[in-house]
Amino acid sequence: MNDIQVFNLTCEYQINPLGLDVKKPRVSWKTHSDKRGTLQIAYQIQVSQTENNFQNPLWDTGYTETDQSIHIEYGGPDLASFTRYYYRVKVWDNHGRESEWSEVAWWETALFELEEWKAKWITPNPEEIDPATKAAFLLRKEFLLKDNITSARIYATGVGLYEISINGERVGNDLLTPGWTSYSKRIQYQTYDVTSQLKGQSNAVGIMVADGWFKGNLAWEGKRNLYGEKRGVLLQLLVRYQDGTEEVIVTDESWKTSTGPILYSEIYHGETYDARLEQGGWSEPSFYDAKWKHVIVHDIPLTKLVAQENNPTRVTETIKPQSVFVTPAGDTVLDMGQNMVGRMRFTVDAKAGTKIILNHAEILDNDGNIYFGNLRTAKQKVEYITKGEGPETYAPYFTFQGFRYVKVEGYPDQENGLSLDHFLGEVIHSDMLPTGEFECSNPMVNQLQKNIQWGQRGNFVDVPTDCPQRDERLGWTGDAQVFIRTALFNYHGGPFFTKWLRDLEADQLPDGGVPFVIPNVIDGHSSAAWGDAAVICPWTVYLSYGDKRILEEQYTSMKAWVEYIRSQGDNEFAWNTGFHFGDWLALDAKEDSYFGATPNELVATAFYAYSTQLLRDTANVLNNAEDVKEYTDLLNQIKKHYRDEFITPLGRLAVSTQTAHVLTLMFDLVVDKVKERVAKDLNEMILENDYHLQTGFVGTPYLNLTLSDNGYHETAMKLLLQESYPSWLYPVTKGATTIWEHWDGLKEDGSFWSDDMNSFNHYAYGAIGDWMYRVVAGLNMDESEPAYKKILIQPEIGGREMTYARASHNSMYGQIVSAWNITHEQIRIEVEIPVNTTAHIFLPNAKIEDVVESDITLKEATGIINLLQKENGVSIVVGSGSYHFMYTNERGLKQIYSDDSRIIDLLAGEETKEILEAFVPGISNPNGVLASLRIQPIKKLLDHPMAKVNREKLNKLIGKLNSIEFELDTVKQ
Ligand code: RAM
Repeated sequence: MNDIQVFNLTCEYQINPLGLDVKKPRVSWKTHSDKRGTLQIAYQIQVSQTENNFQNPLWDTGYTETDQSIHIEYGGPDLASFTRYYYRVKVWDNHGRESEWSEVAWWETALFELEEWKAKWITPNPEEIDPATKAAFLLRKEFLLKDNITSARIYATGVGLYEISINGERVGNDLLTPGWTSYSKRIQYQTYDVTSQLKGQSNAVGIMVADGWFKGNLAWEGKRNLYGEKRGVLLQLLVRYQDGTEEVIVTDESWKTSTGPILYSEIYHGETYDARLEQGGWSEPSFYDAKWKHVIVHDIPLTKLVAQENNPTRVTETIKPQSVFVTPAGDTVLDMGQNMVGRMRFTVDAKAGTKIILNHAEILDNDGNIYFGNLRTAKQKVEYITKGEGPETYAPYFTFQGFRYVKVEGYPDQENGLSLDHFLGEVIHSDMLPTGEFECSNPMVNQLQKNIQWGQRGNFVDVPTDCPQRDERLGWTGDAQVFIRTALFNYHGGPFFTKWLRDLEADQLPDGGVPFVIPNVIDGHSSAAWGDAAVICPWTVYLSYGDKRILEEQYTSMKAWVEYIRSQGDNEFAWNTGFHFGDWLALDAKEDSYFGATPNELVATAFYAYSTQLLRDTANVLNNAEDVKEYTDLLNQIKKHYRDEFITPLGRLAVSTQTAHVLTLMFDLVVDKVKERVAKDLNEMILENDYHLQTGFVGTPYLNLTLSDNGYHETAMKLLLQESYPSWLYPVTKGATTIWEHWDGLKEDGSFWSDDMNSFNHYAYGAIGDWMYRVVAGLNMDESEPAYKKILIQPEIGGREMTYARASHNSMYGQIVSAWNITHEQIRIEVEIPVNTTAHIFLPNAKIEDVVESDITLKEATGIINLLQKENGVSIVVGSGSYHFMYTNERGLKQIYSDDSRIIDLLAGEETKEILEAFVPGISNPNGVLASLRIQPIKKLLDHPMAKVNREKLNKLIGKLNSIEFELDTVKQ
């Protein structure tokens, strides 16, 4: 085996994608090397139409000198539809090595041309079956095939949600197809490889289709039929034979249709399935369909069709219920132990006609009863009626629920206890590749990280939604924008956002305004921080994956949004008109209001500046010099206006909310002394609030970033670790397993915020994850070289209660790890850097001569490109490889416990002092005043790794500790 290998070939982000309609697909790969400091210096790509034969490749780049290893655009002859292209890659590196050819990978094209659609959209004849029926339609067709089939593909879609079967067997495992797009403009079709499901004789294909997002109830005003009145399907089956001939089976007037066991199915409300109405064998040949009804051609333009763009929605995990209990109200309830999104599968053996009802909810109320209030009108109810022929298993087809608890009714003999074995939770979301992990020494923070990831899973069901349970579940632009950077750490979201942003562009208004939700199904558009998703999201995808094409594709939309803002009101450099959500749900809002106290004009103008800046940066990436100039000038003017409007002559921010300060800092709206002042004021506001935040959707995502970036990392850490309300950990103390919409969704007294709008699965505040990855663990990038081509490893080590943190991210180039661990004596930093990237690592408070790297001195270590002693640590540039740095913790405990915040907790009394001395020697300073040590619960103190310093002495004091009353006083230093 060679010591340098190319692996993980992807095309348009995917491994072996089936059914692309991209004319110039882009390929990427990763490289493994057994040597540090490996960079690619050249590649060769070959593309062939025959699998293991590259003798006469269709496209051969030859030896191409470049370090580019991601998004290389196919440059060969035009691609044909319905064709599989095989490709392989080899690379040369800076150590003079040439890799073997990679394993062969492929992509397969779907349809490029409209004329290639031979199928017609069909729908049941409305004179024979009422299009308004809630029952799902079954559509079928029987056909004959010859022997020696070499390949068979189905290209299919539906308006409504569809599922296909061939010869009685389900096709594929994708759910909720064709996904949710702006159906009036774009409808995705899916491609399925059905070669193994067909035979050389009679075959049958069946399609089920339900209302789904297309015509079911959407949004909270009971709306339905938003995209049309009639469901429909379109299917084209292409069969190829060994002799080179082809056959095409399509949807047309010859299909037959009926209704079946699904009597009702709705995204919000659940499903009713009467198994007695199953039509056994309906998607098999020789089924008796004489009584079935006719179909007619449906008038949906084929021009709307696009091949599947994002990862399909699937079951990605199953969860067994943890327990079953009877509530005080007498309900039998399953507890899944996790607020999840998906559906329940269950098995039952009962006599025909037994009705089992499942009602799903997220939470229990104060009395321990299952709580449906926050679902508003969403029913989340699944009903199943048995056919009674032995054990039968069911899970709903065309709906999903957001729940942790399931109320079960009608299950045979349930009064005597339910067997958990008959129930299984199926977790459903867009099947994106997990790419990020964060963990640290604080278990509560680790739970927070889990909650963030679960929040993402539950709300990435084909579109990025705000909530998965109530009658909403909409693609709120603001939420997507605040969370995207965290999202892209956790999961590979390239295809997911590519698709959603195309819908954003499709639904953008002619004047550049951006609807509140995408796909747009409600009234209202263009709120600051919501509409900015048009700019922030493509930019973030570009940063994370180096995807320039998304910038090219979205550029018009991005620019239209900035120009939209510019045209509002009579001051080109401000945005002081229109409706805005502002700092949505901030705690400085007036009683019972959702709107935070930060003035709209400030939020809107700040985001205007930010979007203009990102547009300028995008123009720069796209080499559009004219726009770079245009938007640099505009940006300067907006900033100037902002300062004139909001900064006092003496350099103070005139709006005294946390969020105003956060935005001012985050978007670089002030510099130098004013910036210092704004940061200091922000820090003081937090201190005055005893380390509690007040921010809403707009300020929260950036709060800790701005504190850490401006010298107040300690405060940011305290905010993270704050357990009392309001804080990120408060919900964790209340047992949360997902992120909540409100800081006080569940109040301290156990009551709920309100029924009105109270999601317990809402990712917006999970945007803190970005800071945890980038700052706490220190896994960051130099944005001038996106996709982590130039990695920054700059962990902020320590904080009162954190002794280690570790983040990993599987980037386009490969796995990146940044981990640190601190003890009284030592600091260890572990780093993993993928081939073809470099990293700038900062070892805080280190001295070059003191650092060892994998047991040798820094100066002798390999892979190090540059080494620099700085005042506050060592700065190192390395190439790829794994590195283990270790050095003395010079500052030791004093550093960890010294407190440069203003309030010092004085622990008075000799006894206390003695205990603390035992715990932290030298903690008393020469003046006899104790340095700050916030009193922690005693147990925590003893569990603390630092406690080993003088455990023996400490142990002797344990008895005393329990009886001591700490006297707290506050002194100024
Ligand atoms: C509610 C949700 C959503 C938010 C909008 C403005 O529907 O909180 O997340 O974006 O309001």
